[in-house]
Amino acid sequence: ERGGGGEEVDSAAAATPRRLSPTAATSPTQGDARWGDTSSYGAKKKHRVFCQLPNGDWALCTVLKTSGDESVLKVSEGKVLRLKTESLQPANPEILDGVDDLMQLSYLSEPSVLYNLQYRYSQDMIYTKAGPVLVAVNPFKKVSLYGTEYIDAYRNKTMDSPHVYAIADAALREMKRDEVNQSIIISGESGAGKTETAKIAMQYLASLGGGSGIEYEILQTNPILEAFGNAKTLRNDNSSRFGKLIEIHFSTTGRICGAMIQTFLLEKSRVVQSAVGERSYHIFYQLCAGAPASLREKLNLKKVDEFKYLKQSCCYSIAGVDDSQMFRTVTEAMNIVHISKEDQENVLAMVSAVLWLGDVSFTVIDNENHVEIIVDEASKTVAELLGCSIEDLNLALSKRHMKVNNENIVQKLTLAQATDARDALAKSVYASLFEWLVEQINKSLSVGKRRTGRSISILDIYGFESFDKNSFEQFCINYANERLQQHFNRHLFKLEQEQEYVEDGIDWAKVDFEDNQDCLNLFEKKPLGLLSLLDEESTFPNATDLTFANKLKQHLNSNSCFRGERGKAFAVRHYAGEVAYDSSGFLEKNRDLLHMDSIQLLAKCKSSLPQMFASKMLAQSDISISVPYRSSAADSQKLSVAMKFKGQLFQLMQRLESTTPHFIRCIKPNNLQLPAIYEQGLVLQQLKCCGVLEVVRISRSGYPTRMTHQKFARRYGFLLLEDVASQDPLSVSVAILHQFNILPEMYQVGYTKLFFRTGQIGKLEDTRNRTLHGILRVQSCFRGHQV
Ligand code: AD9
Ligand code: MG
Repeated sequence: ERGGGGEEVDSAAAATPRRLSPTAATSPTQGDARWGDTSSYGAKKKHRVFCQLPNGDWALCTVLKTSGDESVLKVSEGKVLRLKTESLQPANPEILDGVDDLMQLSYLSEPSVLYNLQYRYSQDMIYTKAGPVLVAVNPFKKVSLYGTEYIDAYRNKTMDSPHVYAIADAALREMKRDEVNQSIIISGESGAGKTETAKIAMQYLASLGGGSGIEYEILQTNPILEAFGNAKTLRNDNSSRFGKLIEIHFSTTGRICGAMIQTFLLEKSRVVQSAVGERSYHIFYQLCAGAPASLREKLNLKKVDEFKYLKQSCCYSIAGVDDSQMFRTVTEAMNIVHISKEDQENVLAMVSAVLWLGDVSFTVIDNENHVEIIVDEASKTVAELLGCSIEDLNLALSKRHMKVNNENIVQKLTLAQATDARDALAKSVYASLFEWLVEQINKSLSVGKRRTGRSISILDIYGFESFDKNSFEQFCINYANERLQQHFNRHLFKLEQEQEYVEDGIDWAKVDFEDNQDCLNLFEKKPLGLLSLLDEESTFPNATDLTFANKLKQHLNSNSCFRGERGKAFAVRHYAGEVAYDSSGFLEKNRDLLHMDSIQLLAKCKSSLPQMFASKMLAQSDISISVPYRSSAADSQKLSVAMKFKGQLFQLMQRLESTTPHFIRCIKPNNLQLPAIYEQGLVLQQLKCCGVLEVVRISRSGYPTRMTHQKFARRYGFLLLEDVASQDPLSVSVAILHQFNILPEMYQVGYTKLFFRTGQIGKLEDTRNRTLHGILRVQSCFRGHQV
């Protein structure tokens, strides 16, 4: 009587079936008298298992009866299912419900991990350890887990449940103890909570390392960078459109004495174009809504829905956000990081200039579709704000100077070309402005930088992205994630230590993990890797996205991480899954050309910022400002976007290599940005992408902590109740292990070292610290009184 579909008994709760193995369910058992009133089974000893519902979710249920190869399960009150016994997954005993480290689970199946996180999430316990990694599930609401009381509790170690504070605390302690720089690496997909998590970590560090006042300045960089680098997207109302590393410097006494911020790959295209329902950068809306009357007049501001660049996405406000209030917050933050009033006004003038550029329009002057700019309020305002003449602006946007066969020629631009030139100018003015702001902030924060001190770096960088349509941005982002994943793997899975096990005579089953070196090679190999081929093609004037895609197929088709697709498409097999890229726009985005005419325009401007932007661009493109007009071939001497990004990434990895890393994986439980909704499928896919399941599996099977017999005996010997002064280190070590009831499966004794499972040494360390500080005795007296 087996049906193919499999339906839930409780049809009211039925969801559309998504993923269900044909053998997993039986026909409906609704109203089936054979099973009677399910509540009567409650009294029996519960045998808990996970079963997969027709919608693909796993549910915890109790086995009511097993007959043949089928089991009857109680899913919830009044809801019974009959399934193939082999499709069930064992569940952990109740006592393990909601454990704060996934390592403690006896069964480590996908459903038990999902269930454990969900169990905790439903009680606002959004943080869970996965061995050495902290998993943070976005609550999408205020949770009372932060603030002075909590900070003090983690500082004093009266609280030890998983938390960002605990991670930040460990980083601080290890920095001081080992005299090694630390890093907190936060990843996760858009809207998962990376930026909030980074801020929470900064808060803790500022609170513990504060005192000089600089910590307050450091915190105030957040509203500034968010105003200029964050935007509302369909995935996140406050989405960071750039990657960020903040290195916080500590003096030898452990006080914060400065900081340095590095940003990666700002999404420039958003300045001139954003999808329906999304917004451009917050600052545009904040300025229009919050500028006081005098500034309004000076910058000739209009309402947001009157600017073309902002109008196209039909989205002007964010629920629960007051842009004009935010404008005041950002202004105040700029004051605090010592950006002068004059500079602030210059910055905002650039913001307005970019908006007005979008309104600059052209008129066709001949029958070849050549254009000139229209002299109107838009062009006049742009010229005024940049400090140039309308003629200069017109020249830059409607003509192009080129050198052909050693002869200077002037090419008139068509409407489409002129519009592109205008948008390119807007994008690069904005990107330069962002870069300039970061520089100013760094100048202000570098006051107390001392060489002797140590640092903690916090990395908030876009996670792996795979959308329906993936472009150059995703290509770069996913490449970066591939590198970061390797760093994660290498650190946590420490393959090289296999050697150590063998040498020390340890019994160890090798655990394989997915190494992503092949995929990295696909990107980085010279001359036949994705990046090299992209660069090569970007230098050919006649190349198109299609010739690029064909070139990839020609050279890379035999690579197992690459798959050529039809037309301009190709796919890469990333560690987190295969992503299909559409190469449309790759070459242009990679070249990121601002024509010399536009750079010259900025150089000629009377305002200080455009001049500075121009000199920087000229320095980067390696062309001196005195040479009037070079051919467009000269423009392309500039480092391509992909190469610059690769350089930044290598530098970043180098910096991270020299630190002790702490990993935080942020998880987005639903796409609606709403509290209390936990979509299993979505969570599972993220757990897989960021290697959480893998890390738990591998951590459990290895012995990542190791210490020589001597060191172990020296460090913990004094905790022994009996006198062992005369004994050898190995005997002392064994005595310690026994006294503290370290379970045999949690350690191994090697010839020279002791090997421990993750987390074991932590308990001993705590006891040691407490004993050293005499807290242990005080606490036990105190408890005695309470009893
Ligand atoms: V993106 O890649 O920059 O698009 P993030 O940075 O991962 O993304 P973000 O930190 O901006 O996500 O978090 C998204 C939203 O989730 C925030 O605006 C908050 O509304 C919400 N959030 C995240 N973490 C917390 C938290 N710990 N407590 C409360 C949170 N709300
Ligand atoms: Mg962010």
